[in-house]
Amino acid sequence: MVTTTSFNTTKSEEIFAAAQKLMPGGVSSPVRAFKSVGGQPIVFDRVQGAYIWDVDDNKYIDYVGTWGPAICGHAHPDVIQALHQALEKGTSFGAPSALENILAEMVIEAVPSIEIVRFVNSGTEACMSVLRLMRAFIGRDKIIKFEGCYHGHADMFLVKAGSGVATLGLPDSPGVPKSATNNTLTAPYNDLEAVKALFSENPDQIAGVILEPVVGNSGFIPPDAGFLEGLREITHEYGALLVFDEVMTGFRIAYGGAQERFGVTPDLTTLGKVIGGGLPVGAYGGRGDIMSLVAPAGPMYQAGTLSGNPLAMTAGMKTLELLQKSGTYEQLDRITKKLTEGLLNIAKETGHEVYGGQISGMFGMFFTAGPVHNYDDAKKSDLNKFARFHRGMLERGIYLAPSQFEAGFTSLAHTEEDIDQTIAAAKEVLSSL
Ligand code: KE4
Repeated sequence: MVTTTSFNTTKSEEIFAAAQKLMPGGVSSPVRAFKSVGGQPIVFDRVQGAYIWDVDDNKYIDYVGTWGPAICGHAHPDVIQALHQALEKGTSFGAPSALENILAEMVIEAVPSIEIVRFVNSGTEACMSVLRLMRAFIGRDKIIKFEGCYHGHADMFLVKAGSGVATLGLPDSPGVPKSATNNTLTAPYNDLEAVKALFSENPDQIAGVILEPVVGNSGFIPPDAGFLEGLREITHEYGALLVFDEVMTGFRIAYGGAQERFGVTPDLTTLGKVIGGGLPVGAYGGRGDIMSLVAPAGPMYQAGTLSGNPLAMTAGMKTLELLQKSGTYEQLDRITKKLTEGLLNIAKETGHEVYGGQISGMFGMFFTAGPVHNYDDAKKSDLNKFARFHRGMLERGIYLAPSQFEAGFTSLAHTEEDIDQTIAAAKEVLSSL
């Protein structure tokens, strides 16, 4: 375990200072800048299994896992070997390849709602495409999203969004015209009455509802019992579509995603992260009659130069193959339950109000007595204490998501010893807060 005195971040400081002259905020994505937790952002050099090393050669147990894709552990040898072989054949064809068929078959086989799937290059692309598809199929313009949920950075979703938008406390984003968001209605998560009210106030105008079936972008917030089932009923009743954004939960909450785990089948699903195995892949898919609208099968246009590229398909295929091994999700659930219960117990023992939980390899903890059912509840937690906790853990070799409004991720590579070390570090930090 790294002790606080020996925590050297000299090279991180040098490289990050230079980065700030080259890229906005010195990063390629806002949450990486540590704005909400403060302190020196860390620049990393390499990853392997459950671990990540920074440029000063500090080693950390990694609970970010590049935000979800590293579910089998970073740089899994089988994935790396498959990529080496694929590289021999080139990096991109810009034309059909058999690999797309293979990953498409795996996704269709795994995800209950998906009969036909289209690959894109990010979760943002998947969500903006699925929104266009919802509107094209139903012929209505309005959509409902939930406060604190994040569906990528396309204009129409930047309304009370979670993740980096919440992290930076941005009201919404400049540059997004009202015309792009005035069809985006919002409701508090876990509030079926609010959704019913929106449908009755906007008769025949709402194309559908999109949500994170387990929220990761307000921190970890699971659906209340009956919430997902209720949304399924309401959308059927009003002739609207139900869309699960499973970019984060897909192949993590269960092999078939949250829709398998909770037994609620949406009309459309978005995917990302895990299905790319660490390379850029997103996807959207669902009922065949809806997907038949997507060009060139139908008139709804969406395209992408690198969509379905052979390297990303290879990394995704290998990752899903590894996840198919029996016992995978029991292992993820067991190790993450041990971690989360350990953290919550040690926090309470050291006198802190905490509320949190986990489902499979996804977890979260808020510094509040709770309960936390929605984004407003999450915002009432002690963000300053979270920032100090994050820094203390970092100095002890534990890398947690640098924002209260993110979820944590484990992998098949995390061991019991890693969990014990993490809880021991937490005990030291929490005792000092
Ligand atoms: P990307 O465009 O970042 O691949 O996916 C957007 C997206 C869509 N839907 C959900 C549920 C998501 O969680 C995401 C992206 N997640 C964030 C982490 N909370 C990505 C990390 C980042 O923005 O740097």
